[in-house]
Parts: sequence; C-alpha cells; structure tokens
Amino acid sequence: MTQVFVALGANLEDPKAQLDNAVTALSALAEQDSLKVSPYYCSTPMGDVVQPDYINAVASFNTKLRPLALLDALQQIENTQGRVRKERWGPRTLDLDLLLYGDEIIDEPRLKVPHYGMKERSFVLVPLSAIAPDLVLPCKTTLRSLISDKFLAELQRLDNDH
Ligand code: ROI
Repeated sequence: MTQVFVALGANLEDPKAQLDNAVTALSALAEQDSLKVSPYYCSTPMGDVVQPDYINAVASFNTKLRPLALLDALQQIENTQGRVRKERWGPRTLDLDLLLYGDEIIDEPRLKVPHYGMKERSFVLVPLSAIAPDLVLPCKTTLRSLISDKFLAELQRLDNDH
C-alpha cells in the first residue's frame, strides 16, 4: 500500500461541483479511511490563455493500485466528468494530476512523478501543505521550504465545507 497525492483543478461547468464529484470518485480508489482532502482554493490561471479562475485542491490517500493503474483510474475520472482536451494550458472541467506516489521517482513515457511543475505552483503547494505540512519530497526538499508568502497570497481559501 502506498500513500499518494493527487492535485485537483477545475475552471469550467461549476468547478466546485467538479471537485466534489472527483473527491467522491477518488474515495473509491482509497483504502478505508485514508482519504484526506485539503480546503478548496480559488486561484488565477497560470499561463497566457485568458480563462476563468480555477478551483484547486489536493487529496491524499493510500492505495494498492500501481502507478499506471492509478493513472488510468484518474484519467477515467477526468473523462467521466466530461474533460475534453482542446488547447494546451486551456480551461478544463477537471484536471487530476498525480503529484507523488510514495517516495518513488517514476520516469515513463506516460507518467513522470513527482509531477514536473509542482514545486513552482502555489495552487499545488499551498493545498498540499494544508494536509501534509511536514512532507519531504523524494528529492529531500521539505515542502515548508518551498512555500513563500507570495505563494500564500496568490490563493484565496474557500471556507465552505466539502
Ligand atoms: N492555473 C491554475 N491557477 N490552476 C490550475 O489548476 C491550472 N491548471 C492548468 C494551467 C492551465 C497550467 N493553469 C492552471 O493546467
């Protein structure tokens, strides 16, 4: 059994409901009582495409699925929730990114873990630190050392329960 971290993002078609539905779907992949979900955060889009603000969160759970089986399951959830891949860095109804798979470093054509952009993304690191403040990345960097005041200021935490 391995502890995994998954980033959730949505900015189309009621993004909060997209995340709620994704959390329900993720709970089916999680071993009993292992699912943790961060608060939801509103963030401005990264990248040059003009698009609505995002709702972002991070979930963690223990799973017996191997990495590629987990990737398949995450992509199936994305597809079920109507994801259409149109433009690179464009808007999406649901994005599920596998951030961390235990301490493993995975470098396969379909899957690179840790997720390549996670260290630079406030909308990943801030929710991650809400559920795993003491996390140490496989490269031995502490999560705490990556989180700046600037990152914290970039996100607006939604205070609704989910
Ligand atoms: N920007 C934000 N704020 N949140 C995301 O989840 C997100 N996802 C993306 C791109 C388009 C890079 N920008 C994002 O894929």
